[in-house]
Amino acid sequence: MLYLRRTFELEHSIAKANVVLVGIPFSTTEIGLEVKHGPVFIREAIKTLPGYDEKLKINIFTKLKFCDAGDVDIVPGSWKLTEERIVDSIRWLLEQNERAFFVFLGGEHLITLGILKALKERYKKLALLHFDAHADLLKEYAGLKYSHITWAYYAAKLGVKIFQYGIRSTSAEEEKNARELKVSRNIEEASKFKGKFYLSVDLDVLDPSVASEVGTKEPLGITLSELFEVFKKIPMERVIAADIVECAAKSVNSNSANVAANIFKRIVGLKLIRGGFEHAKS
Ligand SMILES: [Mn+2]
Repeated sequence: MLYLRRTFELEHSIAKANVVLVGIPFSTTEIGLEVKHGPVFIREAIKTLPGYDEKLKINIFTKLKFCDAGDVDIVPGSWKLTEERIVDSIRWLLEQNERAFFVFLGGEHLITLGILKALKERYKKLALLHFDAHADLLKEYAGLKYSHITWAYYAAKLGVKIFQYGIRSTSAEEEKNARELKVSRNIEEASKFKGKFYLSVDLDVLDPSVASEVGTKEPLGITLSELFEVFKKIPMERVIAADIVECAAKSVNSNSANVAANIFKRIVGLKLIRGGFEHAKS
């Protein structure tokens, strides 16, 4: 008898999986706590998750096939090279399985820009559901064009429609850019958008008492229950990929990593009960 434990109890190939997990441990432009170990500790937290979701009355792990594809081999210090690797990796993953639901674990929020660049090649009508304490809409920060607090500006420039939720730290420049780029702060309006969605969750959207180890923490955030209530109002069945970023966990059993694992489970669970995995149901 062989007893093995991986991220998911039973792992499938990328080609056969319904859900593919990918880590992107990039933490170069981060100005707060380092977030490069986020994927490691979120994976450890996923291993301890109970399968059954009492609220949704389902067990995603028995209904769907999972795969942990590993981490993108990033280049510390170089966003240019890292972005090329993210885009190349996602192109390759989509060639293996274009129907899989990809979940990326960060890593700093700049990774979302590279992910969106790759997904935009395939999904022409793509909107971003952006959960964050920060607007991330600066054009430049400390002389850097590409940073964890400018990426959303450049995502909008790619032609991605942005819906933001939870913003409580922003600036006059970002608000001006938000108006120019037609960024919506009414996430309930997202369902009117005709196309696919990408969901990005910066853990700092939550209150620091809920997720304390994040890149840059902001007080007066929401609880995990409140986040899950908002999730019910978004068209999860049309979300084709997601990320959970800015996890600054430094050890196992960190509350940020544990919360991130639970967010992963709820996103997949909601997508499943909304029919977002029609092909997976048997
Ligand atoms: Mn943030």
